[in-house]
Amino acid sequence: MTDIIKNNAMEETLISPPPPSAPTSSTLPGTGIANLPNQRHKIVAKNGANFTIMVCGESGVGKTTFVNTLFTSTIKEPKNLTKRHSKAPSKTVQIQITKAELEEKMFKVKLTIIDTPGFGDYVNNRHSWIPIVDFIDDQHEKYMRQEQQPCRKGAIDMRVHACLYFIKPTGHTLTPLDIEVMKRLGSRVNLIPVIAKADTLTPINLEKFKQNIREVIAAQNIQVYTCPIDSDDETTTNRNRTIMAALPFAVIGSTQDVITMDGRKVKGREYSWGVAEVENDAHCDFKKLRSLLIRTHMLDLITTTEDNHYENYRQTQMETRKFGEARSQPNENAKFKEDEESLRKRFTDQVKSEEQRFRQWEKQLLNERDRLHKELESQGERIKELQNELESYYYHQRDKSVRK
Ligand SMILES: Nc1nc2c(ncn2[C@@H]2O[C@H](COP(=O)(O)OP(=O)(O)OP(=O)(O)O)[C@@H](O)[C@H]2O)c(=O)[nH]1
Ligand SMILES: [Mg+2]
Repeated sequence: MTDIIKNNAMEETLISPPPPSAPTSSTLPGTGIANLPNQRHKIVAKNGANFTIMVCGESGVGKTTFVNTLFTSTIKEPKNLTKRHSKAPSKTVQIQITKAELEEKMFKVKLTIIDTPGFGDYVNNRHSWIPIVDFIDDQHEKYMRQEQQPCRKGAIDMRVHACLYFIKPTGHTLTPLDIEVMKRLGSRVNLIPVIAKADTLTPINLEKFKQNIREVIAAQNIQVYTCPIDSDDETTTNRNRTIMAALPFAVIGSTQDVITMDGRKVKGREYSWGVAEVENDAHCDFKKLRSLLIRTHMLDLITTTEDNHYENYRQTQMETRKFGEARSQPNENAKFKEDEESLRKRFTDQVKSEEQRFRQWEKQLLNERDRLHKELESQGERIKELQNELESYYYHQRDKSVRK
């Protein structure tokens, strides 16, 4: 489903305002290279930007609800939101791409959000990450192929700039499946871990859960997105520090307007004891996450994707295959390799158990042979005894008849 949402009246949600205008080249003393930022601003403002966010994680953790919340809270007075956001989210069964065009102060951003089906519904979920990882690789591959064409104008760019991984709010720690998926995602995209349904954990449990997750991320060497902290002004440095300290971001998703105890109309989830508010920093980190994505670090996410993740992909592909050659499917290979491995294991296990059965049977046979041998021996002895008895009886009878 593709909705195009255009919003001209956005508040300050997007992109920082233009830099203070530098003097024009004609009024500049010197060569005029100080005018470069101005020229750059004009180019960026004219071209706009493409920004793609992806959400993934287990089934039912609230990915679709989050996407809808992000849209309804980011885009004011949307013209065309009824289609997607009015109905309650149902189970996502295929990758859904939603596009919106955001515009503020003549600056345009083409925002794409990719909602993925949740995994974890099957008894064996080991390979449920493959379609997601394949999708990310495919976007890099498509872009690389377009770059190799003689004409590169109008190239479609759907490379994922930020991948939000939703963690189930268990209160314990990351599951082995989380670790496996996060490892694979972290090496391909800017991975941002998110704790889903923060309203289901108490503040103390949430903090402990965050700490456990941070420890596992460090211990398992999972690559997650970290924004540059230090900046020229102190306020920005402090803001960056606060954002990073909140990682993994705990979010609450809801598109419903509810009335709080003190009479405010907010987006949130209503409970008998009160309201869990989406945009309240004391309740969750939704605002911090939205700010990171849309307001403060969009450009950093785009450039790190270009310079690190896409570059890595391009380099690996160029080193391992010839120009124009089709890409091998390493993820599929991984699946086949594991299938082969499990088949081999099953085969050896079966051979081992047959061998054991055979050995036991052999042992039983040997025991039986020994038993029969012994019986034969004792029977032989018995025969001998009987023969002796018979002989002595015979001699006795003969002696008797001779005497007569
Ligand atoms: N308590 C609470 N419930 C939530 C939150 N976000 C979503 N839900 C509920 O969780 C249920 C599943 O939400 P979805 O958004 O469909 O979950 P999903 O991750 O997209 O699920 P799949 O599409 O199956 O992968 C819905 O009933 C939502 O109302 C939240 O922040 N807190
Ligand atoms: Mg969904």
